[in-house]
Amino acid sequence: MYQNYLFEQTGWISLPDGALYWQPRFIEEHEASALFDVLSQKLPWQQLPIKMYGREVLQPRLQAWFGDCSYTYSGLILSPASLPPFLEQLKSRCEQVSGTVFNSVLANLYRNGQDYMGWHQDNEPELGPTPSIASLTFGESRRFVLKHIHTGEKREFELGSGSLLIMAGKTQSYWQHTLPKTAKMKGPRINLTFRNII
Ligand SMILES: O=C(O)CCC(=O)C(=O)O
Ligand SMILES: [Mn+2]
Repeated sequence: MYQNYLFEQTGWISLPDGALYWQPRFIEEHEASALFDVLSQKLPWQQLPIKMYGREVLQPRLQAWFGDCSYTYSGLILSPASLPPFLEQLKSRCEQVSGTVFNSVLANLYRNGQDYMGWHQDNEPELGPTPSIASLTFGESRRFVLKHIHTGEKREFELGSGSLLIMAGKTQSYWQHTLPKTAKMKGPRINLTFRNII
């Protein structure tokens, strides 16, 4: 079974061994576009290396990290850095919807359709067993796919500017996710993922 969520539904979506919240128009268009400009100019974007098959390669995207604690992500140690004030308001808006608190944010900048994020689970021990991760999109829309690790069942979203997708419950234990490359002409997309590091 393959289900697409484009722009129709808002609210909690139950899925086997997990839960998602989807609000395609969480931030209205003008505000999202203004936030894209602020984020692209103000965040300290870096292209960080990761180890792949024993070799150091640059990640196919830029990133910035803010949080009280350091965070080990894909073998990278991201050092603590305090949350910029202009992210505090977005953080509390995401907290209200998710009903959880966040103390950190990983920001991703996909420069074009060739930038991507491979299949992974955000299941680092410091996120706890049932983390809520709130993901906001600004700029270009991109396809986002989830796949159940045992059944192979998939869910697919077109993450447009201003959309909010929350992965909650056991989602990170049972579902992998990816933001695939695309051959389509794509401008830049910024993604903020709010997390709570224990
Ligand atoms: O860009 C996205 O929507 C996904 C980002 C993601 O999965 C992550 O930062 O762990
Ligand atoms: Mn992720």
